[in-house]
Amino acid sequence: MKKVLLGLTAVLSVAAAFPPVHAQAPRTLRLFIWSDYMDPAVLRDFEKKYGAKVVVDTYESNEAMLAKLQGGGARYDVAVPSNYVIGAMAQAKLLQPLRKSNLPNLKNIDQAFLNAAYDKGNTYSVPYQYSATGLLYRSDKLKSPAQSWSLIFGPEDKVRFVLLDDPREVIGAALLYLGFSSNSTDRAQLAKARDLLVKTKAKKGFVGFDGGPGVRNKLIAGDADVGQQYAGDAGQGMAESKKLGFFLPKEGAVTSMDTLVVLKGARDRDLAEKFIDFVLDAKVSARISNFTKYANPNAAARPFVDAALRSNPGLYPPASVQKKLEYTADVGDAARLYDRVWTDLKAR
Ligand code: N2P
Repeated sequence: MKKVLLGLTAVLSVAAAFPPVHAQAPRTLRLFIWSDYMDPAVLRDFEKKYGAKVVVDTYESNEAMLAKLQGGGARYDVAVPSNYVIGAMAQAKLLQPLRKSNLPNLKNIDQAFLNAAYDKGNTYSVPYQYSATGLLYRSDKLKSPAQSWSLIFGPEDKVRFVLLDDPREVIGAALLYLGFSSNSTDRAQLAKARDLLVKTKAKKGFVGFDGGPGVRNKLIAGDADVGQQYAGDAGQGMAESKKLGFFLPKEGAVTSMDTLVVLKGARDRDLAEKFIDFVLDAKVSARISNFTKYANPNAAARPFVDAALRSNPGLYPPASVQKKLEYTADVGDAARLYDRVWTDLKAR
């Protein structure tokens, strides 16, 4: 008996000297995601479950994300691009196909959001969260504003406003205000949008460009009266301050589905897929959207999504508004025209 015990002690001390691999060098998941787009408590739970470490880096637009990925230097496992850039990312060989056998929770996603034109068969991406973009405003300054993009694009120069630092959102909103599609590929229409934006930027009321969280904070701090804003970030702002209101303008609103993808440069493809499947779990998914206040495409999560969010028309709009929401689309070669409008606008 004594001998056996001694033997066991020996085994235990050997175990202490050679701890399991993950205790020595935890596996690391490098997540590249929009800022304020994930509940940090969910990341801690994932770390515990898999003895892993999650390192997060953030961006404020698809274009900023792409620039960093294409610059080479940085390597991440999972990123969160919007629908319209998936095709270009796949073509640029930035993505790895998802191994569906590692994603049993994919069945939780609402069928209506699967197999979409931007990624047939969900080869590379799974839907994460989505939203339309409208206007967030200070209700103490603007009593009942016209539900229109004219608040910032109209001839008046009375309000202090912020625009998103997101080219497709800004150009898309200008196109919608002018009565065109926010995915227009028509040179003349894009030139009109550029002229409108140049005029808009020259207004006294123009405060600057900023990311979702930056727009929210400027309004809360009283540095702007109106801000172009994603519905989820608007919700986060409204949860923080009673002085904010939000609407989707009557001319229409740009809508994006943001997705989870595994990058080509991933160091741990298995852990990346485990992470995506973890996020697709019904309860985890609901916790995330209850935190971020974005709309959730996960049908199994729906019963766990806060009732106030589920009944928020800015997030889950009624059919009449839904008709006017235009998903950002891959504009193909016209992407160069958008780039030019944006660079031109930023350079002024
Ligand atoms: C999070 C912004 C993510 C939504 N702050 C943009 N599509």
